[in-house]
Formats: sequence, C-alpha cells, structure tokens
Amino acid sequence: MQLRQSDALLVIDMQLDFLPGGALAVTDGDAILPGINALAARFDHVLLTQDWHPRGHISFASTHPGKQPFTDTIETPYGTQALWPDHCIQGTRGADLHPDLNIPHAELILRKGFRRDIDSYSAFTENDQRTTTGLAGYLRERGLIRLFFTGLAYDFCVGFSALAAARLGFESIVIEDLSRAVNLPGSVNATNTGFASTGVQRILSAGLLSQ
Ligand code: VGL
Ligand code: ZN
Repeated sequence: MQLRQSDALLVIDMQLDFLPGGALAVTDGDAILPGINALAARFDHVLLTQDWHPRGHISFASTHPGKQPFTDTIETPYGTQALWPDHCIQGTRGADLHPDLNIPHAELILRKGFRRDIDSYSAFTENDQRTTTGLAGYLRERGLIRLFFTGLAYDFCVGFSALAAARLGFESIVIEDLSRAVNLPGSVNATNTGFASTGVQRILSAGLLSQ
C-alpha cells in the first residue's frame, strides 16, 4: 500500500497505565512499541492521543461505592458505562506516554476523557455520542483524510476511534498487528463486527513497512 500526503497515522493511548505494570495493563501492549516506532517513521503526519482523566472520573469503579472494575457497569444519562481501575489520571506518571515511544515528529497530542462525567474511548466523539473533541475539524482543515490506527486498546479506544472516523467520512484503516485488546467478554468480536459493518479496513503493518 502506497502512502500519500493526505495520510495520517494515529497512535492511540500508548501510556504507561495501559502497558505491563500499569493500572489498566493490556497484555503484551509493549510488544507493539518497536513496530509503531518503525511505522511512524514512514508517515509525514503522526498524531498521538492520551487518555486524560480527572480524579473521581465517571469511568473509575472507585468513584461508585461497591462497584468492581471490569465486571460492573453503571447507567449514565448517555447509557451504560463500563468501569475501570483508576487510570491515566491527569499529570500522573501512569498517564505519561511510554518513554520508548520514539516519534519526535508527531504533530499533535490529543487528550481525551477529561470531562469528569463523560468518558471518551474515541478520539473523535465522546461516549455520549454528542460531545466532540474537535479532531475531525483539525484533520479536515489539514486535508488529512486517510487515517491509520495503531495502539491501545483494540477493542476500546482504537476500535471506537476507527469507527467514529469511518462514520465521519474518513477512510479508516486499523493496523491489526500494531494493536492489542483488553479482551472483555465479547469485546473483540463486537469490534470486528462493527468494523465490517462500518467499512473500517483491517491490515497488517508488513504491507506498509515493505515499501
Ligand atoms: C481505554 C479503557 C478505559 C483505552 C481507555 O485506551 O482503550 N480503555 N480507558
Ligand atoms: Zn480511560
């Protein structure tokens, strides 16, 4: 696959809390770091995202007495919200990008999930399906219309971002081997079904790295 000037690589949430040893560690999340670095060097335009929650965030099980992370959910004005361990708290070490992420030419770091009462898996549209992050406007204004997604987690922030991008009219491509899943029951199947019905493409990095 030939890269174009209108392409951007989005590197989703490669933060210490999502990597082994972190508060919401994704299994083997660190295994994709070298591949992401190598791929990013091929792209003129790279954007990074950072999950960026205030203390007491609605998605933290600890905010809701008696609730357990991963298994319990809550009902919110915008629907059912999964509950997680405290993670990616603004300004803490766990919210830092992994120091081995080596993409000095990244042009934007987009923070999301900073509203206490709305979670945001997607880098475009928050979980209320209404509030936007402004990213679509930023990309359109810059003429970046074909988007490649890598990072964590496949079944949450990568998946929701790629789906939102496709719905917003971008060409949306997930690089499967440069992502890893949290793997809650059914979450990967739901992600793949959503990709198929929304027109999100799934590719392997080799097709881009061999150019
Ligand atoms: C994520 C759960 C909670 C992610 C963020 O980056 O996939 N997952 N917050
Ligand atoms: Zn989060």
